[in-house]
Amino acid sequence: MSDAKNASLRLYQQLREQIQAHNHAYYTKDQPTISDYEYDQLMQQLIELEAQNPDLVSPDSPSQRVGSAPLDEFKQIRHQVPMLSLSNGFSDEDIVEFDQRLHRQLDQDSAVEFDYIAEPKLDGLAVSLMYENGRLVYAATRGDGKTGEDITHNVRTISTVPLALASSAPSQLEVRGEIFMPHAGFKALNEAHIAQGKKGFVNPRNAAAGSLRQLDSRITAKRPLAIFVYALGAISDPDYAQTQEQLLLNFKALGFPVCPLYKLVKGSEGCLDYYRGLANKREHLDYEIDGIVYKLNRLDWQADAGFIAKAPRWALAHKFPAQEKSTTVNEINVQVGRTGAITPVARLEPVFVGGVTVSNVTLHNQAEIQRLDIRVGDTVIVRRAGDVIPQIVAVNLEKRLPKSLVYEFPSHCPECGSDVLVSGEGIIARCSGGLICGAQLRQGIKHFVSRKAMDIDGLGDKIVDALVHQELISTVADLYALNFEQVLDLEGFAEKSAQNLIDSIEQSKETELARLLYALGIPQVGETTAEQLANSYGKLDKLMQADKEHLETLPDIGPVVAESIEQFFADQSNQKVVKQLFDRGVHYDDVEVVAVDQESPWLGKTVVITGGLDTMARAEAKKRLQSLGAKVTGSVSKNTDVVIVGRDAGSKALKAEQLGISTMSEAELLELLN
Ligand code: I6G
Repeated sequence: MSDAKNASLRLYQQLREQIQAHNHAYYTKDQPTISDYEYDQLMQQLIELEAQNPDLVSPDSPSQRVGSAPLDEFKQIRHQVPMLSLSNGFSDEDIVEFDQRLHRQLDQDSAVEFDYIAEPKLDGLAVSLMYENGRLVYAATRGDGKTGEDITHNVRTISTVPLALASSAPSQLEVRGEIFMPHAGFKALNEAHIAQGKKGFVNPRNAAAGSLRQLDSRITAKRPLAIFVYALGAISDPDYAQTQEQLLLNFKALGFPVCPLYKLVKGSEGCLDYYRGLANKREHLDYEIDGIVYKLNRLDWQADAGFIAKAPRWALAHKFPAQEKSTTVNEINVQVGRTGAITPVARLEPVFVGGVTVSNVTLHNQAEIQRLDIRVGDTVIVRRAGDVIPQIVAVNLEKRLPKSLVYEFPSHCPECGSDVLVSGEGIIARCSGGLICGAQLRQGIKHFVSRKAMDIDGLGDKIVDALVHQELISTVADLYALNFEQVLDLEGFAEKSAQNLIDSIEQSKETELARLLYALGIPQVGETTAEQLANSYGKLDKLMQADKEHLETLPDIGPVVAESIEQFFADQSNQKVVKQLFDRGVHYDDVEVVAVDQESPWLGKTVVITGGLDTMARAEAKKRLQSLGAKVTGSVSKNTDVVIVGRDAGSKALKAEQLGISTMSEAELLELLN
């Protein structure tokens, strides 16, 4: 090697070591040893040296953290070991029960106190980091638990993710953890975005997710992301650790950031003490957490306890209760839905609660406004729990303005001026405008084109608003009379996008009866009822002729739904729209009608199918159950009678177990069907 080359190599190694030491001081010890300017100078020197000597660059060079040219798409990565989720607990009793259940499963005396590792549950994104021979080979999202997206290019830019491990690391090591955005970084990022006229992120989790979903890692490199690791995936050394605590210590020794707040605790009491302590500290943490995770410390016991559906039996996420914050009501106005239903909405001074910024909350109905006596100018308490929509739970009367006025519900539709009809003691308010009401028309068309209805891709809300505003459509059938030139004339369309929309509309003509029925937006007819009607009548004209007495003979169709369906098809404008839809090319295959066996044990039972089936398609199982009189729905609730648990079933099987609902395997289902 020439002297010049030798000198470059020495300088290169010195620079790398210097930068790595500064990274450690800054990110891990939180004690920077040089200014940002000096750091940038060192990095610039390294990048220039690498540009002059490309053969020097290794994948774990600090320069690799600054991001690289954009990818075309995210590759898929199949997880060698599935990435699971966690079961949730909400009350003290849930935690005591979790501990007792584990004692029973492991056949241990209840007097034996189990050791648990308790740590905060970060509100971020789960990630898998795969190392082979000490080098980071990929980073992937959880995805559906089996396959995730390859986000290596973005994860490399996170300065605390080790790119290379000490030689003591097992030859294969998959470490899992959570990527998140600390509060301070989130605030600065949002301020910078808003200053540039961009929209801010609603919460740190969304900001972290948006940062990791970048094809251009140079953008991710500028985002203040952090990571804590907490679990093992695939590993070449089966004796790597005996306890969860040892696992965390090993991760730490290899240079991975581990949440410093984790603690070894004893029994369910120890878990609950830790939970209470952290609930009090939560507001002062630099990152968002939504609960505490408890894990059985002994890994051999973890293995014995095993898994239920997609969650380990040996771990539990103890979720924090709903958060509440105070804010003021700036305005109250109403929204008109597709059936004319009028819903009041409070416009709030934006408030950060339960991890999101809330500026609008539904007030549900007039009776609810009266119950809480909510007025414009009031200081109110907003609550948000988990994914539940935020709501106003109380008014702070001590802060009420002296001149505040009782809210008066509108007597006329704000959109078309028609009378508002109120019934059900203020619970139901409807615009009587019907087809003349622009809001009802727009909402009806948005529903018609939606994914579960006619599924017209590319026909978003703004386009519907524009089509109605320009009077290009006044019924859903008019969508099928639109031409290329009319779409091209709309704002924001070019030749290609206009043609794409025309193609999507064309494709939607070939549909299914259940979809079409749901798309028509018949009041009271949701997806499940639409499917039941399709299976019972087979053709639309048969259903249109059915009177309410006949409709009521179907399981789960009561007098209110039957009357609504009869009224809908008795309306001449609706009949005209249906005829036009068919005249303009909408079509479906008739559905085979199977008579329901009145003696069937499934008659009237609510059934959920979850997971994959091996002997038949889910759609077929659904059809056979329906023909035996069962109602097959998509979500598990206390009204569910049976959950059919197929292969790789997930949270629905878990929920059934938690709610004590009977479950049935595919083999048991087959036996009963036959
Ligand atoms: O989603 C999770 C958050 C935190 C986890 C987790 C965790 O430990 C602190 N641990 C495991 C094992 C899993 N999910 C599956």
